[in-house]
Amino acid sequence: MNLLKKSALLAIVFFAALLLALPSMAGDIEGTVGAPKPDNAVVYVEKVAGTFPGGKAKMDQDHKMFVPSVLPIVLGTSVEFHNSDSVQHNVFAVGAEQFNLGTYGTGAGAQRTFSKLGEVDILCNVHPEMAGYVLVLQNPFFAQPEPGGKFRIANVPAGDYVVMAWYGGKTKKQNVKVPVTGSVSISF
Ligand SMILES: [Cu+2]
Repeated sequence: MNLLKKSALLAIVFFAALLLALPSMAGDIEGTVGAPKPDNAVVYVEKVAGTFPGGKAKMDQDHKMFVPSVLPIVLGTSVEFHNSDSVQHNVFAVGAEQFNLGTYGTGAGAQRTFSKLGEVDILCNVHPEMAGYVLVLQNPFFAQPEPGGKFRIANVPAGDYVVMAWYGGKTKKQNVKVPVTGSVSISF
């Protein structure tokens, strides 16, 4: 390797290290949700600048329950519904989106891509007692609290936001200023 190539390489390494060392200008939103079953809540930032790609998620039907019963996803996410029981299940939805994925047996399922923001109630017309929720969100800055109620949404770009706490079909909101570093604390 000649001297020119060596210095070019050194320069690249130097600038890469500089980029990594730059502050991320992002903070955490942490706090607690006070509710009988806080792990069934979802705390999320209502809107963050930019667009965020959807991914893949899964909701099982197991022991005549939707598992997980609360599924927060980013807009555009494809959710696989799957029947792990020995009886037939159906999936139909009301709310931000209405659809019916039909009825299917053990080991089978259906897929649905969610393209509207909001709450979608997931139901089964074979078992009226079954109920689940898909919460379609604009961005991935959300958290599901621990059973004790604590939550943390990490690395939110610094700025002013509306933070929502969803629980059992109802939402509460708070205005939050996320610092450039460290965290801001809120409770619902
Ligand atoms: Cu069912």
